[in-house]
Amino acid sequence: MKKLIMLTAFVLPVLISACGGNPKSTETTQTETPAATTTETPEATTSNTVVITANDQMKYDLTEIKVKAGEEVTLTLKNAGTMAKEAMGHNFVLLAQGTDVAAFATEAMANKPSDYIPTGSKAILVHTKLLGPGESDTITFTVPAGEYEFICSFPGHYGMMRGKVIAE
Ligand SMILES: [Cu+2]
Repeated sequence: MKKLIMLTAFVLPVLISACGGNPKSTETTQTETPAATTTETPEATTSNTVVITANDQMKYDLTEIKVKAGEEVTLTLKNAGTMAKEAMGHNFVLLAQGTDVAAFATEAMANKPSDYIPTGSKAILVHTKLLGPGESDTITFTVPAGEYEFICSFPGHYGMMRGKVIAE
């Protein structure tokens, strides 16, 4: 297709000038080829297999997770730290849209016996176990298109340990 256009572009002026046509007509023969053939890969990768790490610095290594909406996501949380679970435990709690994160975190703090998971809370879409050093846990979930906040519900962590799952 591209070749054909090029050929026309070259042949036409030759034909025109051969017929004694106005040489200025060559200016109009620079046919623009549509850039439809260039498909750029998006910078952020969308994957439904996610590995996220938490550490003793109270940080996740990911704050933005892009997934495909409506398709099952397999997410693994790893605690790469060495501090005791009682002092620096981590989990991953995915929250329903519109959740008041601060209010949820406060509620979670009061639930030490259930590892800071307010059992039955409608704000929780899915969560991992609370992990001690070197531990990991894998969960699966499926979400419709949209943005969802996630936090670590260990007391005092959500301020630093939070991010977004973006399903598209
Ligand atoms: Cu944490």
